[in-house]
Amino acid sequence: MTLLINLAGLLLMVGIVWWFWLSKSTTQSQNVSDQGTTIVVADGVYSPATLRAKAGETLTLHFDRRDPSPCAEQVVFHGLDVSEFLETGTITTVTLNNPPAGEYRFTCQMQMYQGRLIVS
Ligand SMILES: [Cu+2]
Repeated sequence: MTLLINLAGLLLMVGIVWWFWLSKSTTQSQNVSDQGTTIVVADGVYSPATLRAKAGETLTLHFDRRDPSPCAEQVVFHGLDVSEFLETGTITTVTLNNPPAGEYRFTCQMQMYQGRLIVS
């Protein structure tokens, strides 16, 4: 019986490790198109978590928040002075006006959710 509990605990730990490291590292990058790009906010990750865009363009980002926890309620673009509250069950559009070339992090207010915007 004890062995079974230990085994269950071990499996749980493996699951947590997989969830926090491996599942995040495999998220792909996506080019931000003129039509706008949808970013799903769920399970502690932005999908896609890496966005690429060309300098000199206005970027339209549609945030689809599916995580009801308060952790996910705000998105902050560091270095661009942009932040927005996201509501669940609806799409919140964030417009970035011609961000200069560079790499910007976007996170929730507690920085649990992590994303990158690469403008070049
Ligand atoms: Cu958070």
